[in-house]
Amino acid sequence: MPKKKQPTQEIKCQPIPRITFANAQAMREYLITASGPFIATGVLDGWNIVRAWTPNYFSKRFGDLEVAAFVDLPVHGAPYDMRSEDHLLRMTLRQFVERIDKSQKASYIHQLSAAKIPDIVGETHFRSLLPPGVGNGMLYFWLGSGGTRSGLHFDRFDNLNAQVFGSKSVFIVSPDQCGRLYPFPDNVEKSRIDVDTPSFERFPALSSVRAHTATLIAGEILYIPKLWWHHFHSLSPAININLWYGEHISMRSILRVVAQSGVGCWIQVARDFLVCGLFGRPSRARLFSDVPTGKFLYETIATGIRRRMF
Ligand SMILES: O=C(O)CCC(=O)C(=O)O
Repeated sequence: MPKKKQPTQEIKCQPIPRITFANAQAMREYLITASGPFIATGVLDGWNIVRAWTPNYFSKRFGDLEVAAFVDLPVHGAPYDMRSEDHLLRMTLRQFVERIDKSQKASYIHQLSAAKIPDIVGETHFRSLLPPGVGNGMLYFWLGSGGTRSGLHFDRFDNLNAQVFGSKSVFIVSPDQCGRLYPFPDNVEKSRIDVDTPSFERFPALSSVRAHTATLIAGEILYIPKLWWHHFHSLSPAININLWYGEHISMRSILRVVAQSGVGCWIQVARDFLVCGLFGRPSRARLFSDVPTGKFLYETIATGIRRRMF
């Protein structure tokens, strides 16, 4: 019997706007009022790192540095469905770079705080791009093979992500569509969707999502406002450096995402608030994930109360 043809399932997308800036000052002025994501070209060209940084360069310069590496990463499914401990290995940066040269499977040094490699901090120039009054931000380093996938998620701060080496495909969705993105009930900042092979049967509301996409290439900087959902997929070995800056999202905006995510989510968040937060029981460590939303809410409230009391 001939196989039934599956309908093509593609989320409707339009390109992320690209803007060429004459210099850092021009981008900084634009950022003050920017209301959505964009890709900045022409700014990173002036940073030496775009010519200097490669995986081999890092291997030679910081080869003995011990790093937490995520290895044998899955090709399909939401990465957050996996357990962190099944993919996490400690190794030197030299061993990691040898691994990405040899292994067929995706490996990732994911979100390494630049404080671990302080020598590189002065080689980036994000401060020249920041609007006034937003502080210095937090700098992170990302080095991986081709085929790494971040999974669809949102962050709690505004983000400038510089593609220093290689390229990545990027997929972005506005925060108002969060009710159609199927967050995990225990972690509402992460989506259950596999962006590369979306299933409209399993996740029907996805068919009405409108996304923005682009291939981010070396020399470009992507701006992602806080709360915007995004997914990165590396198309080659890649190095990124990103800066989260500005004000943390409000408690109210997290509760809004919980409210839009359905009754199952409300129950799970309340449970984790009590069990993992109040009673301190261990929680499931999802790949590339922070603590469960309920525990995070508990910790935020408890810290606020402690600050007021002491
Ligand atoms: O490049 C990646 O894999 C993820 C980057 C990311 O999620 C971010 O910059 O917020």
